[in-house]
Amino acid sequence: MGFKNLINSKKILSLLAVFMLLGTSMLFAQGTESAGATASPAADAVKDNGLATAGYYILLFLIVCFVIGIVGKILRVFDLTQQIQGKEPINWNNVMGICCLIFLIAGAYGAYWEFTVHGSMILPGAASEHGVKIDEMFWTTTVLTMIVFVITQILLFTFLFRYRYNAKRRGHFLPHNNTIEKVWTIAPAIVLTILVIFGFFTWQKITDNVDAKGEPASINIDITGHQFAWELRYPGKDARLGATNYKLISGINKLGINFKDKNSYDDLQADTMYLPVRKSVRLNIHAQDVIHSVYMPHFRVQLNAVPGLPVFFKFKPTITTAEMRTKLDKPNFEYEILCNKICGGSHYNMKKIVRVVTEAEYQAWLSQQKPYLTDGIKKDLKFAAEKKEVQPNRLALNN
Ligand SMILES: [Cu+2]
Repeated sequence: MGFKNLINSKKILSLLAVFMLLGTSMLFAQGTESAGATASPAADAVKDNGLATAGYYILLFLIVCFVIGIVGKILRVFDLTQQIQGKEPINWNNVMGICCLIFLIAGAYGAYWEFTVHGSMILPGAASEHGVKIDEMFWTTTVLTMIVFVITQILLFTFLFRYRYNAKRRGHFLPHNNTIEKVWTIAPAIVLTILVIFGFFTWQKITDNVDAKGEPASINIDITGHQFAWELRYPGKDARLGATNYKLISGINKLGINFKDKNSYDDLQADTMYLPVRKSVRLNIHAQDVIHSVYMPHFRVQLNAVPGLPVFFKFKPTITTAEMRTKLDKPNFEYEILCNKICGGSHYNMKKIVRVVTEAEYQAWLSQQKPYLTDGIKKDLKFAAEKKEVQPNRLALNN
């Protein structure tokens, strides 16, 4: 049986009708569920797992396809009856030309809608020194590509309409034109080269690791990603972080801190990342299992956390949380650290709050943080040390 016969067969059509009927009843059921105030928990669970939503859109897509098919058939019948009656048949070139114009207007409105509705959800201005440069680059690229987008779309669809097939007009045969080829190759090449060079120098400035003269040394903060949380480590009074070694990672020493290194004695653990405003911060980024990504959108900071590859990112926050709250008129606003890699089932849990505060507030907060060297770890270390001392004796006895 050919494909056409298959489509025309009554069995297939009746199957489709049953499918559509089922689909519409499912849509109605969903409607009443969401309307009813006392929806059962089981129904909520079905709705929450996203399967119902996926089914809804698949059915909607099939219904739209079906409707388009029916409209097409009706037009074809109309066309045939026109021909039978000896009247002028539908001019499909005109129909397609007008469709192109409609598409241009609808598409332009869609782009405008996207800008106004989703454009207003854009991040507020950068809250870090280098972020301003990133924003400049972002806006330059956006404006340039927008201009090109608008011009090319208008030209494309108006040309399709204006030069649609006309039996009275002959097309101009243009097999090759070197000048046009040169213009449309060289112009984008120059623009893209400028953008790439612009980006290259900006990135070089951002990752320039030498502190400017007279700048206070950076505050070192260790951030370690694991499935599914970020761990923070702050240096104590010595302003130095102790060494770590992945071989030392255990249930009690989850960051694998080497406590033989004296710098680690006063290292602090923290739940929230506090940063003093207008101070250089150096984030030392680590990962323990899979690739995570430190993402602090308000500061325009993002760098992958790769197991076995210690990297760092330096930046300077410029707007305190309190200032940002007044600026945005959102009293509950918080800066965030997120994970920007889909690193597993509970990836969405990898979120921490960042508070940018004044130097005095930062010092007050820092003095309240607990050291990593807890009593539990101390006991563990003592036990290990004792075990080491005992072992030679045991060896001696055995000999
Ligand atoms: Cu992650």
